[in-house]
Amino acid sequence: MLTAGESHGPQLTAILDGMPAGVPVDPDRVAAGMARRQLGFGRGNRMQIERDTVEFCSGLRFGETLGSPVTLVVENRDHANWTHILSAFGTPPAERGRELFRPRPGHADLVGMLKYERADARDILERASARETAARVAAGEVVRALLSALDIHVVSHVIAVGGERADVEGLSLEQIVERAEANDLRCAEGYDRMRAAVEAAGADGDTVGGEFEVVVTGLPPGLGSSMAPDRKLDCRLAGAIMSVPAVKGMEIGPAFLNAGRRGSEVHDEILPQSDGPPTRASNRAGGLEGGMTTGLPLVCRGAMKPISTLKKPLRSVNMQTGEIDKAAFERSDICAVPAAGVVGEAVVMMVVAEALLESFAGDTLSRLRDSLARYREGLRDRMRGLT
Ligand code: EPS
Repeated sequence: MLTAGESHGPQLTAILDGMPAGVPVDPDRVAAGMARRQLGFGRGNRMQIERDTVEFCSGLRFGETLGSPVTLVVENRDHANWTHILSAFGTPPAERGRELFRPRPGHADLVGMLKYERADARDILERASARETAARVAAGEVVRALLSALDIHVVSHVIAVGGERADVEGLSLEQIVERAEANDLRCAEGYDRMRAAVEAAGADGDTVGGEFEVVVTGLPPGLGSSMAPDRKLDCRLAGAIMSVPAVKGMEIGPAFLNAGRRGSEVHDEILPQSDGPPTRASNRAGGLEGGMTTGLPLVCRGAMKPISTLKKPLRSVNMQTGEIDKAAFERSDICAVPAAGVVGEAVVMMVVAEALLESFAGDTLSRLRDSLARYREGLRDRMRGLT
């Protein structure tokens, strides 16, 4: 997948390559996915302007994929207010105001200005903006259609905001998802505490980060590879989660907790199953062993730093004068962790779909489905052969 587009340019574009033919895509489901990303307590005024809808420009006919690249376009409604600022040609407008010369600590502004030799950080921040994730979520919804057709399901929820953690002990995944989808922080527990943390940060002109979890169910064992380091699914998922804007940390299952425990408290015991390959007594490995899926739920977590645009700014340098100054402030979010979870789903879906297409025939959905079913049957037969 390739995406293009500036935050306040006319549109975002994604081109998704490699989708099998014959995958039914429901426009209402795509729209619902886009709406989930726009939700979230702590978002700024931009979300009042945008109504993210997806226009399909290639790769789809009468609601089914053709096997050709899928082009998706999401309009930036806010562009109407920025036409003279984000103009492809002409000269910069005489009036000033939308340039950014005081780079924000934590944002791509300063390093981008240096690297690309730009005097105005707007040339950097427009593309570094998390607005780009709308394009990835659009493409992700097409991939979700493929995974759903194979009974593979991807969900997410927020596990921490502003230092407040959700206590989900004892809740099933279904309960977690049901609760998380019912509120604008997308959390299964701790809503009031998290909301208060966002409100308090906002009142102080500050921002908060947090953590989200993406869970994939219905996967066969063996996706990914133990044969080459860069083909390990852990490695590819880490890259995907870390590609979500502002994510600075990632773990598979409770990896950081596991690091402080003994092996006997961490590893998932292997138990026989009456009809199928052995299963595990627990899933502390987060669904991956040796770089491959175990067949248990795949659990990926991302840690998002606080939004770097601060109403009460930190110190910075005015790049026009070289003098110390306050960092620039422009309209921004206080918290975007709920949206990051939805983006996390999209990027994880891409990795999982790619791994599926590597292991199983992928020209058409029906051949992919058959190939996967034969593989699962083979796993069962193999165990039957032992008894
Ligand atoms: C963003 C800044 C804000 C966010 C934006 C990401 O936009 P603006 O500068 O227009 O107020 O709202 O996120 C989105 C537009 C979106 O769709 O998620 C940033 O600097 O990363």
